[in-house]
Amino acid sequence: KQRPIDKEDERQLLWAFLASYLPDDKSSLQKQFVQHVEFTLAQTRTEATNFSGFQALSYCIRERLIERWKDTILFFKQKNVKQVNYLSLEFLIGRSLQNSLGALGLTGKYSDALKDLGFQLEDLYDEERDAGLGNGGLGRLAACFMDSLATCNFPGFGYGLRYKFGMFYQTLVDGEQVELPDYWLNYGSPWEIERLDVSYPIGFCGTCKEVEENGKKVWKWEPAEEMLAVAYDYPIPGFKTFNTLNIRLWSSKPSSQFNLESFNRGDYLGAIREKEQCENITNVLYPNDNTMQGKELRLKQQFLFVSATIQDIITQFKETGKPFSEFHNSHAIQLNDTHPTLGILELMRLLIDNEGLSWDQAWSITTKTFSYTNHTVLPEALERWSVGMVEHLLPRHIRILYEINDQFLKLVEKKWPGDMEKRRTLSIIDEDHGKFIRMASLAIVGSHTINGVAVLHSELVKSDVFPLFYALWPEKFQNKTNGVTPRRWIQQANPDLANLFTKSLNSDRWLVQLDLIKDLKNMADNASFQKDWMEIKRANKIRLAKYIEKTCDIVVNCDVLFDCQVKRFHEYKRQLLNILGVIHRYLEIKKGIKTAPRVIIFGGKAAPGYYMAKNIIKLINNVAEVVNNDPAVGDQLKIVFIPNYCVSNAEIIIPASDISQHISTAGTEASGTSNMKFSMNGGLILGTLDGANIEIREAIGKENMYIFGAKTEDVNNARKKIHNGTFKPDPRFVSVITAIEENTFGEYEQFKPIVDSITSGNDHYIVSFDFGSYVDAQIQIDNDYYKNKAGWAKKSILASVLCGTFSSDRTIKEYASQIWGIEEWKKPGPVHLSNEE
Ligand code: B1H
Repeated sequence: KQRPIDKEDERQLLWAFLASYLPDDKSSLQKQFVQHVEFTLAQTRTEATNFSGFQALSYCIRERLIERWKDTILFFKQKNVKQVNYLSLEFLIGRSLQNSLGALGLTGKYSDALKDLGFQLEDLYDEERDAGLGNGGLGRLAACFMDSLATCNFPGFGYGLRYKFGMFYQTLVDGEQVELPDYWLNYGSPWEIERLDVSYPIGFCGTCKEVEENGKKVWKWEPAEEMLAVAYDYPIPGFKTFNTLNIRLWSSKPSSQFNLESFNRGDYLGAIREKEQCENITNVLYPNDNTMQGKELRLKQQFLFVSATIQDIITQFKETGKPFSEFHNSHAIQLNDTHPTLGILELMRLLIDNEGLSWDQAWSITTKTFSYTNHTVLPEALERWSVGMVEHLLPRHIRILYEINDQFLKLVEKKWPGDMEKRRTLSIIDEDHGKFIRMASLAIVGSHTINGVAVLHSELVKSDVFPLFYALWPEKFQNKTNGVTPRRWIQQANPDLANLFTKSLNSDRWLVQLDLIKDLKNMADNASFQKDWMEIKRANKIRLAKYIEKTCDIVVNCDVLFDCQVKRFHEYKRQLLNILGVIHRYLEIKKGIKTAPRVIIFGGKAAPGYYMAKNIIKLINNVAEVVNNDPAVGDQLKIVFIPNYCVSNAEIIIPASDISQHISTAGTEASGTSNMKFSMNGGLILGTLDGANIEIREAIGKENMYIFGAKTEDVNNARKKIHNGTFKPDPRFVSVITAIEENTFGEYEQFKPIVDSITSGNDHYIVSFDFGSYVDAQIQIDNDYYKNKAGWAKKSILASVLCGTFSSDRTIKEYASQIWGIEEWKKPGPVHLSNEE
């Protein structure tokens, strides 16, 4: 028998009716947009600039994302699903408007609706500031993964920090890098949802002692500093699905009870100053890629991040009402490199001290929950924190760490009785040169799975970086080759190519199943397909040429080969090898040799404290200055340094390349991800057998790539030969060095440190050793590009359509089934939604 409808039912029904999905007919879209201009921004039609248009449209889209996200969360809850929590100190998201419109399938409708109101969508896209909350590949990977998790309908949650200053803005003054602050939140971000109601207390320093409570010994930590972490949510739409995920970024705030003592002491201004210091913690992203800087503030960032995150996950878990023994069946936690590794200690602390679990129960849950991705083999990037600093900031956690280490060393003793050498190497605490915590060791001990990010890298992780851990736990080690999202890196960055794929395949399914594009490989020889293909490339080159003219005031010829190297500046990535090759080319031109014309494009930031990397940027710009202004050169050679390389200009640069360089010393670049983006967009790779280049070559065929240089296993030998003088450098290398020494590109003195780093017997990245084969590969490229246009088009097509496996959808599916144990849960959407058609 049915219960009669009461007042509360009526309210519920009315509410459901009013909150039902936003309509997407033209006039509804227009009305919602105008209302945001008028009421959210408090502007009128005459005041509305493109920037206001961008804001208003973003608010419209944000509302759609919120309704989807709330429903997705509810759906996951109802289905009692297991979710992965992706913990990353970096999310390099870039812009969101175009991506969100595309995901919702509303690009066409909005383009049409806004035209009547006098706005062009493309102009609005350009108003958006990048969310540059990352350094490079590692941060961008986290953003691609969130896109794929949402698109593949996996239950996932991203956690990070809301830096007020993201990656610095790079300008060039007299050819030198100058860093400016990136105050990206100047006008607020239309995408963020401030959650003042979601906040957690965070403690630092203070004292810690064991006391008796109800006949039980418990640890009491009384932090001396207390503050709050407040949540800011960024919804992440899946493509062509209702599912929408969330990245939750924490911001530090003073807590209300903060240090009443100093107020009571009467030191009002001093107490306010201390309060301000709490807000500082999440102020700035550390701008180092592949190097660690042992600053206390960074450690505080890391702890605030993991403490808030783990508290939030536990809060979510408790809502399920399940016992903690089920925790790992509800939550997987992925550590994006070691930066969030303190999370292992924090979960242990909360389970033991707050939830009353025993050590063994807590340890069992923790090790079934965490997994760790290693992203680098470079020793200077492996995190080590001074025991003293951790002891001071986190007195409870250091004790937990000691206990973990003690128990672990017992295991080591069991496996290798009496072997002190192994014990010393494996200990989480390095006591050889001061006391330091080896964060990677802690991550390995506390995780069930460790993975590298490309096949070669994962092998090196086992054989070179952590060989003893591998001997102890071979079953813990896996590989997960990186990938990139085709939504941003093909559809958004290269819409003409996306249209060609869709037209030729008669479907746009390739956007969610990228390996479908391999069906186009039979078109590689088709003359008319080749023509369409190369016309798209040319149009993209024109778009880039316009950008270059605007930002660098240099005019480039779009009929010549565009050769790009855009990535962070680091000696191991060898931008130096590239510019030395360019100098060689210039010397040939000066000898009167007619070289094949080229535009060489550089882009990338150096860490502000990395002297050598900044010096290489200066050298490149000095060479550019000389070459670009030498009347003997003309169109044969142009050198461009695009300032402030970032996600949004990568979207212009990548589709325009004929050749891109990924030329790290073999065995140093863990994977690389722009190599995948360039290849997908039909740019051929000039590269070493390093990182994912090796797998790309296997996928697309060695005839569609230019490989040179020493292999990983030859590098040490090469170093030895350089060192003991048995290696004789290529004469072309010698002439290039001589030209620099003869002040051809400005005072030699300023570049002496660079020259010294690759001559004088110690050339760690074997630039001199690989130079000859590098220049030979460049000659081959010139021949292939200019002497066989059809052959080149074929290579370009194959390099693209055989790259399907490098979609981050593939990567995420592997993590889901082989590491996280999570499943796809697609929320059925309302049928009228345009992207469900
Ligand atoms: C990568 C980093 C990194 N590896 C420390 N390691 C950082 C290390 O702020 N820090 O302290 C920041 C970043 N970044 C990159 O990860 C690798 O060099 C690439 O080869 C790889 O493709 C990328 C994603 O896996």
